Amino acid sequence: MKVRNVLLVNAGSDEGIASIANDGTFPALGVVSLATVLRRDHPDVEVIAVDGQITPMDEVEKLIADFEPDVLGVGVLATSYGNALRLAELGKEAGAVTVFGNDQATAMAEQILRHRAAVDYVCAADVGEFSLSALVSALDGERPIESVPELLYRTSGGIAHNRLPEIPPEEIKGSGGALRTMVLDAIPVPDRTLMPDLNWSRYLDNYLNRYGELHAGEDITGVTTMNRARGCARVKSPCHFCGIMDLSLRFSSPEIFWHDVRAAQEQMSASIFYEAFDSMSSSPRWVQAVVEARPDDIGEAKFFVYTQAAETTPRLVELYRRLGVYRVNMGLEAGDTGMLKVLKGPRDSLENNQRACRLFKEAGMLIHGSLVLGGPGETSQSLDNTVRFARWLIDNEMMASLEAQPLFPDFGALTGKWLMNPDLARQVAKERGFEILDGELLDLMPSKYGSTDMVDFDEVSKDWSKIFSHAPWDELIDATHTIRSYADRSGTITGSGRITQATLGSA
Ligand code: B12
Ligand code: SF4
Repeated sequence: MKVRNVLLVNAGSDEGIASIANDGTFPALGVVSLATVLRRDHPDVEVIAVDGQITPMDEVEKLIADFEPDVLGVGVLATSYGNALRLAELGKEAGAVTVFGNDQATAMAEQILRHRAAVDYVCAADVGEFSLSALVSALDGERPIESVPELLYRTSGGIAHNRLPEIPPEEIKGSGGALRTMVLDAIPVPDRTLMPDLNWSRYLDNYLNRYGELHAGEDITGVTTMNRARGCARVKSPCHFCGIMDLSLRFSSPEIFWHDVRAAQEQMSASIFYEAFDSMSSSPRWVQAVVEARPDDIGEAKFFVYTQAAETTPRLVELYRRLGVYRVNMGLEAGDTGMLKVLKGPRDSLENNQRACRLFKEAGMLIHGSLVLGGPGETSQSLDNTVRFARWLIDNEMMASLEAQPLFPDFGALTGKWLMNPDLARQVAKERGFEILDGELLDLMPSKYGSTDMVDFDEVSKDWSKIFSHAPWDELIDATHTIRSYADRSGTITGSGRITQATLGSA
């Protein structure tokens, strides 16, 4: 076949999923970046990228019917799997080759291909641009399918997985040394015009409706996501609930960082930038290099960045100020030192959380925080400490937004790995001093969740809490409500991830 047109859709959350504080306010950049590389490598191919999170499903369905894509690529998260499958089926009806990508597709690739005939391929790459472009070349008959990096597909001999470097070595400029760390320069600056204007204006409207009050007197003209660094210093010993696929530290050069900013300013008047670097505090050296390379004529650009309490120092806060950071995303996780040490590691404590929050408050930077309830060994007492910490944060007017939710053991995270491997769970429990409270249920987990592609995440979280948390599920939900209603009453934006509204109840 010769591929003429490609439709890329970030699937929107399935019906009934609770909303996080930032849902719909920042763009799904993945599909835009994929579209950019496709346009560069295949200039004759028409490409459209849309975000189903802010585009009603019937509009996306109509687009598939009208555009009749030769290839339909869908970005799939845990909470959008139902919609993603519906899109794949419609794509098939319209004659498209279908390919899934993004975190959930990667984590569940084999199960998806085993159960869903409507899905032809799954791309398991963290950096998916080169894989998708290679897939289009393969469909055009220009290269063997076996050469497409990180692609999974059915063959007569079972499911194949092409374990090849996701960024082809020839795309990486320079050789070895410091230049290797600039590996993300291989990803071109996204052409944000490949996403419809209506998507961009919806993000801006949603952002201003939710966060406009933070910007009294400012002219907010556009919001965008950008991603010029990935990874986290905890790569070898990640937080137990962290489901990010690849935590190795990778960067773009400071020059490309600012090219990206300038392009977004020019293309859609961006003035707010959500840099999705998983942990900006992990590399103050890179932040300093970016600050030093800031072009004099770049104008005002405000950044929202991920930071860790344990890595937050006065020097880092000063670098953030010089960069233009106005808000930080800090996974505070708990207000109990014991739980923080279990969930994150020895450097984390309530004191450290409070210290970091004070530093940001003094610097006039607001915080987006989230709290994870029901970690291993959680008790009513530790839960109370977390609720008290939430009140402290709000009373001290530190928060732009505060989320709370029961722990979801992402299957890519350590917590999910323990759930799916009872022997490992028992070994870790012994080493780290927490109890397995329901061994029989634990032993059922691999057969209950191991082969299905349809994971009921409310059920998984409940099972997790029965096995690992002394505080029962109802108490976790009560604590979620207490935190969220306290936030609501004080005008702090709140939300909960990875849970349905029905299970959460009205918070
Ligand atoms: C920015 C961000 C957001 C933004 C933007 C939304 C979005 N969809 O991108 C906001 C704040 C709105 C958001 C919302 C949510 N998010 Co969010 N978010 C992120 C974050 C921090 C960065 C994503 C990003 O922009 N990366 C940069 C771009 C360039 O890369 P990318 O999106 O990963 O895409 C690349 C690859 O995944 C792949 N790829 C992606 N799609 C496709 C499709 C095809 C066809 C192919 C071939 C490849 C491919 O190639 C892309 C280019 O390299 C990630 C954490 C992380 N580090 O990934 C979490 C993350 C993706 N979010 C997550 C979650 C849970 C959510 C919510 C579901 C929360 C909720 N309501 O419960 C919603 C989902 C809304 C939705 N359906 O889009 C989880 C997903 C876990 C999972 N297994 O599903 C993550 C991984 C964080 C985490 N560890 O918990 N999020
Ligand atoms: S949750 Fe954040 S701090 Fe923890 S390992 Fe993941 S990226 Fe790093």
